[in-house]
Amino acid sequence: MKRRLIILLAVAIPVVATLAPVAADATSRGGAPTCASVPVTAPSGTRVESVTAVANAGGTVSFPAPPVPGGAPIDNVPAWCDITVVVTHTGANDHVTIKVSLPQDPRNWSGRFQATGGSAYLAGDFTYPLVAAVKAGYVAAATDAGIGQNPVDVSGWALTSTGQVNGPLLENFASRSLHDMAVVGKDVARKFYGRAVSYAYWNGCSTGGRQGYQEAQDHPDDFQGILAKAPAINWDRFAVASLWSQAVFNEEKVAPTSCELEAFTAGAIQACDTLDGVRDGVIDNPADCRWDPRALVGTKVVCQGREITVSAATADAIRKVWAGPVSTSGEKLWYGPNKGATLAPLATPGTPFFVGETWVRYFVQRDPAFDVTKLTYRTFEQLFRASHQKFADVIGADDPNLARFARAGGKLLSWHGQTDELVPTQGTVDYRQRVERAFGGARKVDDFYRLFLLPGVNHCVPGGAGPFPTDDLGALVDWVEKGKAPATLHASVTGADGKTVTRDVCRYPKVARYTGHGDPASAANFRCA
Ligand SMILES: [Ca+2]
Repeated sequence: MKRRLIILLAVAIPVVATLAPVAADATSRGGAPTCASVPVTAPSGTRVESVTAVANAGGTVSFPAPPVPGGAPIDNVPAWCDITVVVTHTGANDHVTIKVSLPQDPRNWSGRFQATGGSAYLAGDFTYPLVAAVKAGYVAAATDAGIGQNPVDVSGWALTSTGQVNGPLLENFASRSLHDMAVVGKDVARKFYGRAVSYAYWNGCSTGGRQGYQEAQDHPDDFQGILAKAPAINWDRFAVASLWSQAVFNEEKVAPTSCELEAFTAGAIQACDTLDGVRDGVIDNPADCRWDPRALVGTKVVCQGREITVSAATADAIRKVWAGPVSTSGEKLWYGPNKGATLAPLATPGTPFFVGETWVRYFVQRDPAFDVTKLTYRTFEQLFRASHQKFADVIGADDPNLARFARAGGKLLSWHGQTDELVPTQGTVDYRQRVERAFGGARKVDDFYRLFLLPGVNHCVPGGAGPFPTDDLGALVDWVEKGKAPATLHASVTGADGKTVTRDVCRYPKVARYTGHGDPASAANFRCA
């Protein structure tokens, strides 16, 4: 989630920079589009401030080292045109930048539009996702929501000069900029090529996944297909819940070392790996894992040459971290990470997850100096409830009423890794179950919303022990355009030993069961049950 800001190094040639919309479509000269400004129709409630165009040569497009996950160079990119539109919302005094990237040659355009999402406090990434989508034949778009391009630091926009939450910019980040991007992106594509977008898609992970759910709830006509991965929905709750471990460690007076955290995860995997019938270092369904961390009490862990004996208090603290936050009266408030997920990102004493820390400091407390490492059970509960009360409707993205999206014919394909170390997987299951209750059962929901829980998959990027989806967007396109609803999601991983494991991940609530015959590394030897 925490990503180094990456800047596109593509050779960029400014072609036209103009504030005034040109009189005619860019296609007016002989049918072939030129990379030039187009007359953009302002989305409702906005005014267009500028439209600029930059031609890009294509070829191999590189991103600065060190490469972030998914940031490796992309080759064979066709020439493309970036059209950047800046809009302002009436009364907000904001400047929202929407970047639309279009394959220059109409023969390289599939007719599809892809809006791309952000991560952490980044509303959208103007570099890698756009180039990747252009190569795949899409017109692609991203927005900065008017808050800039920093996924970590919100100090430049979160609070007003009088110390209040900047409501218009938070609304931009949470929801408003997404619809603007859908409207502008499709409008720019139509005017650039002289024909309308045939299918519109959302594609995002983490914050980008949350944005996809937000659009399904708020603007069900914007996208025919929404790919929402590891969604940071329930933001007002999960962000505060990520700080639960700090309260637990303070109250229980323990400070587990990284080696102890690893020992608890390893212990859970050792104990629960074969519940799914295959010893492969992956707990397919962590909900089945009843292993109690107190089993490690008294064992010795060697950490940087120091021998540590696991205490009962530490084991009990880990049990509380896994169970997730509760109120001082014992009421369950939210979910913890699944057993099997790396614990350090959400459970390192004194080092809180920056998304939760930033959220509490700036938005809940409006005090950038607030120290979340000093939380107690009581102050944690106060923060959790305050965040939910003030911000559920702003950034929760957890309204289970998807009736309008279903009626519009939209398809929501969502997945969440079972070893997500940042956003608790069970929060997404919680939402799906609420939608099922709203619709009176899973079958009706499966018509338009399918969830896949991926064993051994970490937050958003490959690198976990389990198979990672090979073409999730393709599965969504087949669902939208061919009516082929995905029963499974194909996934693959190549281990350090060079061996590749494939799996067809079953749609929730089904899980893949080993048939008991053949190579358990082959998807062919599993059935959904
Ligand atoms: Ca297993």
